Order: sequence, then C-alpha cells, then structure tokens
Amino acid sequence: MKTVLVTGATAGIGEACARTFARAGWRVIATGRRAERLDALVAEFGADVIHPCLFDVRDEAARDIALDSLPAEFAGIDCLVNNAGLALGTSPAQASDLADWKVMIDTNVTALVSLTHKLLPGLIARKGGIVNLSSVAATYPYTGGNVYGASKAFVRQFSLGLRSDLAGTGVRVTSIEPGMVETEFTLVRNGGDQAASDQLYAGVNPLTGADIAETVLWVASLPPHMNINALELMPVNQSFAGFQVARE
Ligand code: NDP
Ligand code: 8X3
Repeated sequence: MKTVLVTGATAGIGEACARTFARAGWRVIATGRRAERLDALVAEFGADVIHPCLFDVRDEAARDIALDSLPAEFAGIDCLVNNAGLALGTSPAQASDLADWKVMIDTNVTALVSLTHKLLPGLIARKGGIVNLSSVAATYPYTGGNVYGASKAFVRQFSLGLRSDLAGTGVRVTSIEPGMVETEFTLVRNGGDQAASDQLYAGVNPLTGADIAETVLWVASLPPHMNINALELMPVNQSFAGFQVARE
C-alpha cells in the first residue's frame, strides 16, 4: 500500500485528490487548515486510510510537529502532491495589495519549496514522486494575474529543475497546469464573493477537482520508467485570445 501526502486537501482539487487516491487504495496524509473537513475525510474512509494533518503550510514549525510524528503506517511517503495554493485579487499590479502578493508567494512558492526540501530525502529513498499544481497562468499572462501567474511559473520551472537534479534517483516530478477548474479558488480570490465565482464559471462547463485528481492519480500510477514532465489541461470552452493593444 502506497502513501501520498496531499497539501490543501480540504477543498477543490486537493480534496478530490484525497478521495481519488483513497479509493484507489492509497494511504492519504491530508493537510489543510480546516479541521472539520479533514475530519469528514477520516469519517468517510477511516483512520487507517486518511491521516489528517492540521497546519498552515506557511508555518514550518507546526508542519514539522505534524509530519515528524506521523503514525508508522503513514511515515513512508511515496508521493507528494503540492496542491495547497491560492490567488488573491484580480487587480492590475499598480492597484494590487502588497500583502496579498506576499501571501501568494509565501503559500504558492516558499511553502511548496520548503515542504519539498523536507521530504526529498525520503522520496529519494523510496523512488517516489512529486506532483506540483502549477497553472496555465504560468505560461499565459492575463491582466490581474501578475504575482499569481509568476508564482505558478516558479512552480513549473522548479518542477523541471527538480527533474534535472533528480536524474538517476528514480524520483518522478510533474507539473500539472490546469485552466479553469470550478473549486473554491475564485471564491478565495474574490474575498468570498460567491456571485463572482458563479459568474466566472457560468456556461463554461469547467474542469472539476475530480478531473484533475484523476489526472494526478494517473501520473502517480504510471510504470516507474515513465515521467510526465508537464501537463496542460483546459475545459473545451476555454482557449486562447489575441494580444491586447493600448492606443494613444
Ligand atoms: P481551493 O480554494 O478550492 O482549495 C485550496 C486548498 O489549498 C484548500 O484545501 C486550502 O485549505 C489550501 N490552502 C490554501 N492556503 C493554505 C495555507 N496557507 N495552508 C494550508 N493550506 C492552504 O482551490 P483549488 O483546489 O482550485 O486550488 C488548488 C491548487 O490548484 C492551487 O495551487 C491552485 O493555484 C491550483 N490551480 C487551480 C485552478 C483552478 O482553476 N481552480 C487552475 C490551476 C491551478 P485550507 O483553506 O483549509 O487551509
Ligand atoms: C487558475 C487558472 O486561469 O484562473 O490557476 O489563472 S486561471
């Protein structure tokens, strides 16, 4: 039985990953800040399948207390899914809140790097895998995407860099780059504005957390000689548009 650690397992893509991996017979270390949602996963699958870890990914001390005291059955981590992340705001850079930018960098970049660094020795010992949640925003800039897109470009490039460094170790690394997935993402981005979230996804038939979770499970379950380096996914109804031009 393999063990996966999923950060941000209390909502959206991470919650779907926890369920999908659990159903596929994996042990799941599920992390997040909302205890009741982690408890619900334990109630659904049992404490022998889901181990809840309540911490803010930016709080390294709290994270270390949780991860350094894992039950023996969960202590050997075969796959790390770096999913916890967020966007805050849609304002152009010149109207953005610096505090929001710092939260995105601290969560999407610094915490992801720190957890990866902590787990790398164990992942190398077990020839495990790392699946990082980047975004189409890593590749395609859009107005108001500024620091969020930059943080996801970091995640993509960090993933590819890890592939280089881990050559010969057997460790697999993948950057997953979704477009619109209907989760709590837009609710968080817009300060809890449910109407704004509903409006964004209306009529799009967006990707679901389960769509991405099935992809992450597929990546993690491939024969050990196969590595998906990066994978971009969009709903059919999302695609590309031209450059904007400002006229004087
Ligand atoms: P959700 O808002 O639905 O879920 C985000 C998850 O991240 C929650 O479980 C939340 O848990 C956790 N999280 C956020 N901040 C922290 C923190 N400081 N400490 C611990 N956990 C945290 O969003 P998604 O599921 O959509 O997003 C998951 C990932 O996918 C993100 O990295 C996002 O950038 C990426 N992504 C999303 C896309 C989309 O369209 N939805 C598209 C491309 C990429 P809690 O609040 O309980 O701590
Ligand atoms: C989230 C996808 O297109 O809203 O990463 O930036 S998008």
